[in-house]
Amino acid sequence: MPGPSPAPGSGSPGSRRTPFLWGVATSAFQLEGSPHADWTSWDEILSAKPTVTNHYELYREDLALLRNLGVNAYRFSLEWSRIQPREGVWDEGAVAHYQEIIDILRRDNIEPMVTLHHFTHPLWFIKKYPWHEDASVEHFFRYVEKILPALRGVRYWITFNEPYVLVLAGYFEGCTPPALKNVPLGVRALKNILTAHAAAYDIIHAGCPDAQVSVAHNMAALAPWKRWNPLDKLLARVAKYFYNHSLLDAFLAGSLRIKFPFKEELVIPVPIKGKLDFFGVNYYTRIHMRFNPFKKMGVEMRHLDIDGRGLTDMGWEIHPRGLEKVLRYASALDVPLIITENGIATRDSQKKIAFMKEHLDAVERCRERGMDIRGYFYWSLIDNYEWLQGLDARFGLYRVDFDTLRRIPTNAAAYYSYLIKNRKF
Ligand code: IFM
Repeated sequence: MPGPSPAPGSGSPGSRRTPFLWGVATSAFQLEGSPHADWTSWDEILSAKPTVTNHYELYREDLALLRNLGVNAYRFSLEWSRIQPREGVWDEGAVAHYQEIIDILRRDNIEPMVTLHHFTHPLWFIKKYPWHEDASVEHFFRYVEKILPALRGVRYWITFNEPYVLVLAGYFEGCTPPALKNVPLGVRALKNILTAHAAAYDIIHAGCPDAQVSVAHNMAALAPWKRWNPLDKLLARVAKYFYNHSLLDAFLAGSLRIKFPFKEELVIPVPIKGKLDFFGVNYYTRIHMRFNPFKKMGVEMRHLDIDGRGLTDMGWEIHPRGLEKVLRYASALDVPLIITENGIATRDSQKKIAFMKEHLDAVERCRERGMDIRGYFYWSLIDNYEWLQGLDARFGLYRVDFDTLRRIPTNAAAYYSYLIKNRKF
């Protein structure tokens, strides 16, 4: 099978000599939508249809923004539902489109990091083979098998973006497809998703032995609402283990340990031991856990503005120290770490600048302590569709005027360029 070709002019991807990856991250659906995605057509739960930035047509213009910023890396995703709109039907035009993006990035000396799965699915897949069905793994496998030999020039791969968020939203909250509030099915779905990661890892490495493959794991600082309350403390401890650590342990031990308070621990074998070349960390915020018997499973989650930095437009606490914590947890894996997402929803550029600065200060402190951190990707390049909040969450370094679709640089874009040039990592 023809494999991804190496990047021109750089050392081996895992080597210390690889320059620090200064990037921005996006996902296909959030920028370009898709007529064939579950998120577009799942009428049962999603009333508001996403409006997006028309990136599928304007991609050349958007890739030019990367050059303006001066980043040397770009994380983006493939929209599976465009590539395989119906079961057994492949759209070669969609594959060629993504290849053109990769070629432009390579021409501009920007390292592509490609996410194979970023929350959305073809509608046929989620209706017939949702993740709790074992057949899901084989269908994902076929998609990866199709895409791998077709795309040239990619070394960094993310198989799944935020597998835990995918499962919690789809099977616990039930607010995204397949909209099942069913915890046991969610556990099966998680097992299948991790099995699919392992399959994708093997396919990628068969074609390109020095590929760098990971998931992007959403990690959060988790604390008790009231430090003196033993139930809040227990909940925070359980949440911290499940949300942050259980995936790390599964990569180390090859089994997933799931423990609900007052229930027996589940130990589920998953074939992912060691199937990781670096580890992608998505970090945004701290969450306070409160035991509340009137909430589902007694869990209430809140954001408190404890440090006085204010909350983001999505009501999230700004807590840069949390990034240090989660990087410390992730360093137990003993592979290089890359911050695959970190960003803030705000219309206030000064707040965005302070957020970036303080989080990069945290990265610097971690590197000084010897942690092997190889990259930072700001979320996101341009404003885009935020899953449950729509277009109000302004994460972009470039503001998008959704009436005209104009991209307008914010001061945070200039600041990020300045950091890239001047901050020596
Ligand atoms: O927009 C999302 C992204 O798709 C996954 N990580 C978190 C971001 C902000 O909510």
